[in-house]
Amino acid sequence: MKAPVRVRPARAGFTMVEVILGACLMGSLLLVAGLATDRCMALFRQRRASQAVSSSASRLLQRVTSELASARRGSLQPATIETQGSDTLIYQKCLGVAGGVVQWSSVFTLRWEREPSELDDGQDNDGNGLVDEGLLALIENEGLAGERRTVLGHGLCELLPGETSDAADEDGDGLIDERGLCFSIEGDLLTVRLGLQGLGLGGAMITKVVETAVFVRN
Ligand SMILES: [Ca+2]
Ligand SMILES: [Ca+2]
Ligand SMILES: [Ca+2]
Repeated sequence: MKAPVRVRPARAGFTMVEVILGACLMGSLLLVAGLATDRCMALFRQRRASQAVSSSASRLLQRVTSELASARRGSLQPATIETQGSDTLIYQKCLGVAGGVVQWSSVFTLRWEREPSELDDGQDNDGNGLVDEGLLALIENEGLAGERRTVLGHGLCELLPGETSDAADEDGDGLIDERGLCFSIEGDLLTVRLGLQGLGLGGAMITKVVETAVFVRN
């Protein structure tokens, strides 16, 4: 008599090796996904930091140009704006006409000044990540009774990119050792350059330079 054939039951589930391999594969996939997410977040944060510096630079430049929109051409000083550029601009503004006579404002000054908490020593003395940085000051009636001083912005570069303090025009733009705020004029066209710094990911320096020109009509 023929012995009955035993049918082996179909295998159900996974072996231990398969489970371990599956777990390893899943772990690897999660690790790659996590790294990719971290990378995306890092790029996003860097871009956001860069845009923040750009926006601040543009707003500051806009503030300066609105200040100069009614500046009097004949009042502009110092003379070096005509030649090598200047980190200072002295001017008067047109206030309108009264009795057929043009009315002029008191004397204003826009100037790059070193942050009071910084020294000119190549070090970050105030620990904000920026080295030898400056601020943008707006001063009315400087040196006179009733002098009024306003700080329009912080974080200005000591010098615009491409320049070092050596009394030479290293970047070949006709201006010498231009600071993070630089005024120059050609005819009646007053050019304002502004360099602003901030910190990006891991404390990496972000520098944005913005520039515009104002037609000085008065
Ligand atoms: Ca600093
Ligand atoms: Ca310093
Ligand atoms: Ca230059």
